[in-house]
Amino acid sequence: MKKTATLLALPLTAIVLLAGCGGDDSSSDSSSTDTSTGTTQTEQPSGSANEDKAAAQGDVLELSADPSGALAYEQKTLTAEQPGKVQIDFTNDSPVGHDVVIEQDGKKVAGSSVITGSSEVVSFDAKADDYTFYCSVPGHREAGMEGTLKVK
Ligand SMILES: [Cu+2]
Repeated sequence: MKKTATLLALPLTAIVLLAGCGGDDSSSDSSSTDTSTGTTQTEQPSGSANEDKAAAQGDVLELSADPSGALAYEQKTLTAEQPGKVQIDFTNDSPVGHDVVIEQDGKKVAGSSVITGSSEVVSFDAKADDYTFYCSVPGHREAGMEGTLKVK
């Protein structure tokens, strides 16, 4: 908890300092032996920036399996408004195991694990096309667990 607060509190000055002294590698060896301050902070700035971008352009679609345990999804059609990153929040609240596989022209492009009583996020890079989604647990697709994912 304390660590998180400290890291969040580190302002841009930390980045500026790191960037400013990045050139002289030779002088940094002697001070690193006894102190505990040498934590790695360099990964943070790029990580948060990338997350913001992904959230801004991606479509997030909800897909859920029938919570009573029937071999069915609650949605037959999913629609993404634009190509690019598409995220599917797949939820299975029933005790029967299900997954979701995304296919394009008969080829699998993405898929989740088989889950029960939980949810999983599946994302992939979509083109403007009609994809098929289905459950790969034996017998489930045949029983009706399939649908269409339209990407506009
Ligand atoms: Cu299933």
